[in-house]
Amino acid sequence: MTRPLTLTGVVPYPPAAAARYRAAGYWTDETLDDLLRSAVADAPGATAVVDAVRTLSYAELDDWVTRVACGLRARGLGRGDRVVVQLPNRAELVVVLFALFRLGAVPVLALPAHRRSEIEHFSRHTRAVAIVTCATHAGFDHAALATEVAALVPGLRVVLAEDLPEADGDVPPGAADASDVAFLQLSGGSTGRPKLIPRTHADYLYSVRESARICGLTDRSVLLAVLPAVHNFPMSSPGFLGVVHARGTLVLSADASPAATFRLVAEHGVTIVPAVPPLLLSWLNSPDRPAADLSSLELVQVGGAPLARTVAARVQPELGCRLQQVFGMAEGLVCYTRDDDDEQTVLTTQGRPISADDEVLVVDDDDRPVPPGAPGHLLVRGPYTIRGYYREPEHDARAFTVDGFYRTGDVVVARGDGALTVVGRAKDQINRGGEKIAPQEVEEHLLTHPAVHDVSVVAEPDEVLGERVLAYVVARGGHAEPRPVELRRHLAARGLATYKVPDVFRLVVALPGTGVGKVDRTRLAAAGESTW
Ligand code: OOB
Repeated sequence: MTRPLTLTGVVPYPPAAAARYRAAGYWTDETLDDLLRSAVADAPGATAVVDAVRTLSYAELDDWVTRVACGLRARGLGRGDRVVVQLPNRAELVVVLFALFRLGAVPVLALPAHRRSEIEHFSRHTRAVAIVTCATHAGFDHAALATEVAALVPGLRVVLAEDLPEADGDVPPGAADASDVAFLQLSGGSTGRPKLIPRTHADYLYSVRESARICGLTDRSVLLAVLPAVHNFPMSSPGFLGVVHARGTLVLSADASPAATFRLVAEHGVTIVPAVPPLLLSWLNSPDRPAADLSSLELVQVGGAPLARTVAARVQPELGCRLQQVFGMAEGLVCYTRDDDDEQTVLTTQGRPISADDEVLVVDDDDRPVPPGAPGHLLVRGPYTIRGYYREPEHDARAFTVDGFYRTGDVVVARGDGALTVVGRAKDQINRGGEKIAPQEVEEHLLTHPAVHDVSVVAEPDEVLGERVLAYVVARGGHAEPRPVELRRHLAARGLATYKVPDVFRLVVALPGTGVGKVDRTRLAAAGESTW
């Protein structure tokens, strides 16, 4: 047996809880590397991964993973090393992740949309030894970005997907222990810099196995990932890891347009596809939809942001398949509506938790349980929910209760049978079509502009995205008024991911105060008309 590796800055599960989760069979000795190895042993010839340019069987995937693992090992990468991975949806993403798991290294899962601000932070904060990225994607020069960050962060090496190091050889199983941190995933966050979430092999695989079962994955399942595959949803709910668990097929697309989606569904007989609400809307309203052959589709999963009932009701009649609502978070808890739920439940709730041992509390502002059916703050603790972020003790003190419940920041109503409906949000976060944005992070960047005196970033309702990013800006005396185009340019120059750049700027004379030095966000809308 491999000895557990302790990564500094990770809050472990309390030993008694860990023992319980093991005794219940939730946590096993399996690692994410073992997951691939057993799929290859079972179904070497089955199609594992399809992307725009290639199709790989499980045996071919595994061979490539081994070659890349050997190549990376020859470059000095090994167990516990953090490696920032920033790749769009293509086969190399899956290859690199499994190669790192095979070495017991720890991928840091960045989104293709991240820019210097985020990538530099992840690299520094995790003391990463390498970044794996691609040359260009969607018109952006990722290689240049990685090179720029490598010049700022000592010891960070750049590896390109187009030029992956490969070598002959073998990597024996057992490089990692199941209790090791498998990877660091991105949190939506609400304050300051994005937080990283340490997930262990054992806790994550439990959620993957159960998700695959709940969603009915089999070796005939074909899952289409158009959402960035490193998001928790397309990764493990049941996502591409669930596909490997079931020996099914993963279709990866970096093009999320309805036309590309419909073509891939028809071409590969896609059976299941995870989507955020705006993506679903784009399919439903696409002029290409009536002519598309979607007959293979069995299940459309929708989550990441609130789904309007009217939109939910269109899935079965217009796409000809079942809808599943998914309410989850990279920190852990995932809820699903089930196969045998009645229509009302599927249309109006976000389902119930994966595990009988997910401890769900719905509480008031003083952490006292609310009566059943009343809205309250959702707190959760369980076999696949973290006990702390990576190297964020101060933030943990606010984000977790003393007995280890995660404060989700979501306001929910719980039904007697455990089904949850998300009715609001108490955290300072913007949910822009499923992408999470911390207003404070955007505010801090805007405040560095010389013509900005003060700023407040808030969510504004948007018909398609659900919410968009709105920045109230107070100009600084003695400076020319900052114009939106200039502020956008400033944020881009600071390397902020584009999805966080405010959609709308409003110039106001002052921000309403709460009297304790804080901005009163509830009175912002009345702060005065924009002068732009
Ligand atoms: C998923 O994960 P994250 O980490 O990007 O975001 C989590 C947050 C939740 O706390 C909640 O505020 C919101 O996203 N959310 C939903 C929702 N699903 C997530 N709000 C309303 N309705 C839903 N169905 O977004 C995620 C992770 C795993 C599976 C699915 C989504």
